[in-house]
Amino acid sequence: MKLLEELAQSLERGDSQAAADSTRGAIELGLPAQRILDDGLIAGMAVVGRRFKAHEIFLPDVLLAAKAMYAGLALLKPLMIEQAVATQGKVVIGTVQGDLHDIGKNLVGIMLEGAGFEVLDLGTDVAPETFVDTAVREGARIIGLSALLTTTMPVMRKVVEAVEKRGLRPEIRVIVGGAPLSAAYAAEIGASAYCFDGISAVETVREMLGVER
Ligand code: B1M
Repeated sequence: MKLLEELAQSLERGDSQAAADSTRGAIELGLPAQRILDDGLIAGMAVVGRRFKAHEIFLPDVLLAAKAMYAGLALLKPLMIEQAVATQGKVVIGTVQGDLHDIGKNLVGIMLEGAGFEVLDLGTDVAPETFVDTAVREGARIIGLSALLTTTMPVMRKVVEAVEKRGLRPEIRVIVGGAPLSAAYAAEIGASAYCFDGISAVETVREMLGVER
């Protein structure tokens, strides 16, 4: 449908106004929230993610696309709640204690949200127990940790240990990402997976929750 194609393209261009206008238009036409989400916002963000991975576009473009996605989502959210659109599952994310870097974590959150997951973003400087308490309370099976400082990376191990201590493994898995991390470090601290970027976080979460797309 042309309107939803335009919505997807507005994300690719990072045009928040157009994204809001197209989303509003689709809602006024009476299209179901799930369809607007899947064929408009998610479709657009998927293209953005692929182009970012291929280095065809850069960080500012992704941030603009993210802003445009939020402009559409803000209008769609009340409808989604009303129509009880099924989410693919919940993921708790946050930047670990002592670390205030949140740009990468926010991007990962947007990608996950764009892929249909419910994201519970705890923000930055988050204590290990807060991650675990939230996952238990909300019934989330995945905790996603971000760290940008070599000094805060060890906090990730504490989250893994807190999950283990409470006997929540393997039901709750911990995935980790951030510029100073590596797959080797993730394995060393006992994390379930290392994700290089938002796309790989989406792929990992889909695989872990058995979601096909
Ligand atoms: Co800071 N900083 N910073 N900083 N900062 C770095 C990280 C640093 C490498 C710069 C440098 O020295 N070259 C360095 C760390 C060195 C080290 O640890 N060895 C550093 C430092 C030292 C500091 C301070 C200590 C500086 C000071 O005060 N003396 C201080 C620390 C504050 C704190 O956290 N307690 C500090 C502060 C800041 C600002 C506040 C100014 C700002 C952050 C603003 C914000 O986030 N709101 C800032 C910034 C912007 C940076 C750099 C320049 C850029 C980080 C960024 O946003 N990258 C950074 C240098 C760099 O990384 N090149 C630097 C873009 C972002 C999209 O990428 O976050 O890597 P990234 O996320 C990627 C992937 O890593 C991955 O996906 C994302 C998308 O592709 N990913 C995940 C991230 N989290 C993931 C989670 C996942 C999966 C994938 O699953 C759950």
